[in-house]
Amino acid sequence: MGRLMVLLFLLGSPGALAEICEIPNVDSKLVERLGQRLLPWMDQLSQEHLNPSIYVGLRLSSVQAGDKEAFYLHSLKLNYQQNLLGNDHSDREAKPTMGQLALYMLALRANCELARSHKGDKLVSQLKRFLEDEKNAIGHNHKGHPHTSYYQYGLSILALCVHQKRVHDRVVGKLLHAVEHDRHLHQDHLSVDTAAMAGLAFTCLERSNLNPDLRNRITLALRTVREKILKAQTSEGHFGNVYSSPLALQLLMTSPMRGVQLGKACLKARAALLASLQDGAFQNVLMISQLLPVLNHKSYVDLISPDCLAPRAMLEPVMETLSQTQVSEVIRVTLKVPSVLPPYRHSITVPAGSSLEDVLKKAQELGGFMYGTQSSLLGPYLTSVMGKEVGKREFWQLLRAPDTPLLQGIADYTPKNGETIELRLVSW
Ligand code: B12
Repeated sequence: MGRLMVLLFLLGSPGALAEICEIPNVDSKLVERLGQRLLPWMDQLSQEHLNPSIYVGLRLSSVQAGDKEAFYLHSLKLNYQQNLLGNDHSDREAKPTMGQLALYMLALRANCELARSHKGDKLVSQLKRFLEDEKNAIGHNHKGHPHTSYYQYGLSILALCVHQKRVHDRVVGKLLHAVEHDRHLHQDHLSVDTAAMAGLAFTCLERSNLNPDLRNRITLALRTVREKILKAQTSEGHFGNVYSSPLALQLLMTSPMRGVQLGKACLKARAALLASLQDGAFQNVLMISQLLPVLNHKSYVDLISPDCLAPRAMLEPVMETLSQTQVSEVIRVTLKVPSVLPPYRHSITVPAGSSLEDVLKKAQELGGFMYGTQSSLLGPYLTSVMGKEVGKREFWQLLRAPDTPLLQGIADYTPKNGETIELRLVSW
């Protein structure tokens, strides 16, 4: 007993003190401006545009959209429940994917709703079925891959967990194995986001003790992902990159860590995020929705017991001021697709400030170039180029020549004059 006391004393000594990841308050005007960017999207209620992540982000933030928010949730419910639970024989493509269903369940929880009703039970069963299929796709020997991704796998476990719904040990076991053997998460190429999502799911499972037989493995895997994320901090301060930092911080903020300089790393990440915010890096609504909770010291794990009465500042819509200035400057962007025969390479002229999507449109209008997209929660996702559709585990990667992958999609990225953009078909 005496020895144990000495050990506990040593562990608690200043050198080994547990550090917390604290994000000091940022200017409330800055948060308001971010929240305001979500408002116009909340008027878009078509299935293509409805985005449960917006609702989750707002509910965990320090700002609110009043009645608009309630109406948005109502529209989400109509849309998701009709598509998932309706008996109509509508197009299968219209059905939400596993990850979208998981986000929808997070949205319900963000409104303090529990999946206890008949409809709720059906959603839970559907999400469990999705996970079961994914588990089978990974296979007994862990050699296969989920049809979606480990990101969506983690997100779905998290969504069930915040509703206190238990998934089978074998389902959790696949995510644990992926973390324990790292390579699967690396193949997702954006490993910080995926690791952070897995970590949020593990944190929820650890707190809720839904899989007691896996307790030790969960605790260890959690430590592994947190350390991995800390190691991925760049010299500017981002964990991975600017867009993976919000989820990384959500995870790091959930609990203290011993033996690492967590506090300092988080302060550095906050400074880097603030600098990126000033540079206008956060325009995409999904990215804003992942960041808003962090600025309010919250994470998706807080949805285990959300505070639905917490006061939040009302967002005022911004009045559109019509800009009188006519953009007359034009820029030249070279678009190249080397992986098709014959290879495509053309110089395209567009007005300054155009998006990459505008460049693709112009190239298509000029002839000799073709592309196709699919809508997603992040905006248009490029799925085909020159008639070449992506195969299983392939994607059209966007790069700035010679070899820098873009950090934004075709709708958000604005090329500069003289830039060469390459579209490259790659496996992931
Ligand atoms: C998995 C993933 C991928 C997979 C998607 C395939 C699959 N079957 O899952 C792969 C590896 C192919 C991929 C590709 C890209 N990705 Co990605 N991806 C993710 C990740 C980890 C999870 C997405 C997800 O499942 N969301 C949950 C589900 C419910 O939402 P969803 O909308 O239904 O999901 C679909 C879309 O998100 C789409 N998708 C995935 N990435 C991207 C990126 C953009 C810009 C768009 C429009 C769509 C899109 O694929 C999902 C599955 O179908 C996120 C991380 C994050 N923080 O969100 C990054 C993330 C969204 N990706 C990102 C980027 C930059 C890209 C690329 C543009 C990289 C590049 N230079 O080419 C390309 C997309 C190019 C294109 N063709 O349009 C950034 C976006 C940042 C931003 N500001 O917009 C993120 C945030 C990662 C990061 N930290 O940098 N990605």
